[in-house]
Amino acid sequence: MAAHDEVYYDTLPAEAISAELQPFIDELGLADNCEELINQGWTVLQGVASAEFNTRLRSTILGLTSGRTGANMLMAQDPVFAEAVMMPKLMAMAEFSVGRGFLLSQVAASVRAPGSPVIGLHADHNWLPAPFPAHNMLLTACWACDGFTEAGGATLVIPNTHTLRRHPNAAEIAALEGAMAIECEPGDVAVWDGNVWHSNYPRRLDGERVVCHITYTRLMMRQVEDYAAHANQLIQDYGEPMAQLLGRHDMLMSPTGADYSKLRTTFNNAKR
Ligand SMILES: O=C(O)CCC(=O)C(=O)O
Repeated sequence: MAAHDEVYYDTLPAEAISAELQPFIDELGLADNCEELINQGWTVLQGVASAEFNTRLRSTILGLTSGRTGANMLMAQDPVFAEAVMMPKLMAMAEFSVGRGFLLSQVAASVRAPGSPVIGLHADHNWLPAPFPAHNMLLTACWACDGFTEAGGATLVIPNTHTLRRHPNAAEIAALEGAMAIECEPGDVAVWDGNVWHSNYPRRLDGERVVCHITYTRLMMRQVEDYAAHANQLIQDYGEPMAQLLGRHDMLMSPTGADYSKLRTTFNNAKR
């Protein structure tokens, strides 16, 4: 969204949609998803991209992983990942959840064959101390190339844990009490906040579950992946949305020190 000349003194509540973002949320039909993300800590986005795009994403992941169980730094490896992270529905949900001027934190993939180990119960606010803040810091978008079913090794969530604002303890991790599967169709994107406790089910079906894991983060957080060496090329190729995702719209970590020409925009964005 555009920079503003005025100074913001208020901070929008975590559940509020800014006046500037609202038209995009309406146009993209995401109002219910925003509500679900706030009320239950996760939501499933449909119609994020075409079936052809989903097929290309899946086959690119399988090509790059070639027998391994996963890969990282994917935006430096194939254009399909830059296209994925900039999909309008994902960008709009990210701005809603982790604020204007949000950054890309990670683009990874996982390939789970029958019998592959479960990831273990956790909250994605893993590098934040508890209690977690009122505003979400990390938004994870799991692009379910093959869809999710419990037998297929879907992500599992424990309802209401997003309200606890803390990490699960060892007994809770072992018990998985109240867990349920996030089920969705191939090409849907399961999205959750940094608070909700989640893991995944063992895969009991033949074939592989291929997922692209995209994480967006608030502008004041450190990212998981460092695209500095690739940033100029990615921004030249993809323009403004990519510049924001790689931190060029804010004043932080500028090669010349703090870039004060972006100070007001940065401080305003942090409140939206
Ligand atoms: O692969 C899954 O189903 C869950 C992934 C996960 O826990 C994560 O991306 O934080």
